[in-house]
Formats: sequence, C-alpha cells, structure tokens
Amino acid sequence: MTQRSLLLIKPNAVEHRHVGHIVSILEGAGYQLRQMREFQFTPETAGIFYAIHKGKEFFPRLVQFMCSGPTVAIVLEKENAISDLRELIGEVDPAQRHGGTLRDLYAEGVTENAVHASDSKENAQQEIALLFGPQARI
Ligand code: FUP
Repeated sequence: MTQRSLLLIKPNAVEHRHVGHIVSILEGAGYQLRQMREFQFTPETAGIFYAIHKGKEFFPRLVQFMCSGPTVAIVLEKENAISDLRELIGEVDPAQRHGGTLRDLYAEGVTENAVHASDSKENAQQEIALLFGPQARI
C-alpha cells in the first residue's frame, strides 16, 4: 500500500550540510518527495511535536537541541513508506544501529541523532498536518 510518512532532517544534520546526501539516499531508495520545507522549531512547537516525551528526563535536552537551528521536513511517498523509513533511519540507541542507516551515517549522539521518521500511520498524519496542513503551527 502506498503511504506517506514524515522525515525530519534535524539541526545537526542541516548545520553539517547533509541534506543533499540524505535526499539522494531517499530518492535512491524509491521515495517520492511530495513536500519539503525548512523551518525552525520554537520551545512551544517542539513541545507539541514531542508531547509524548514531556516529563521524561531527556525532554529539556531534546527541546533545546530541536530549537538550536533550522530543521528540514519532507513528506515522502512509497509502498510501505512508514515502516521502511523507520528501518532506513535506524535506532536511537547507537549500540543498536545497523550500518548504512541514516543515523549510523549522520547521528552525533543519542539526542543529536540527525533524523526523525513517523512511527505509525496515525502519527504520520498528525505530524504532516502539524507541519504542512492549512493550520500549520510551525
Ligand atoms: P525515535 O522515534 O526513533 O526518534 O525515538 P524515540 O521516540 O525513542 O525518541 C524520540 C527522541 O527523543 C529522539 F529523537 C531522541 C530523544 N531521546 C533522547 O534525547 N534521549 C533518550 O534517552 C531517548 C530519546
């Protein structure tokens, strides 16, 4: 089934000019880029995006990092885009990352992990609406 998912290229990867390489990898893996924009999270909007992690020990660090520079958001389309993109980005935990994943290539730490991908159909719809919908708040 053709699906749409959201990829974020996070501030550390934008700062180090990895956007082009990441887009190349995505296109090579069969994704169509449907929408793309650059923006900067504020503490409020990062708090909305990562609301599920509010109250966790790492939350302030995560928000500070996400607000530290521009982010690039891309809506990607492909068969099984949601689970395939999760596989392509790799794990948060560096010890569990497979070679060749985007995080293996570009992450610089657990928080500075270069990319985000939606982890379910519901979250993909919600995240795409937040960043690209008519009521986009970010
Ligand atoms: P993922 O969905 O793969 O981005 O991973 P999680 O939902 O587990 O984590 C969301 C974000 O929280 C990650 F991008 C990084 C951050 N995080 C930390 O900064 N420290 C942690 O110990 C765990 C997660």
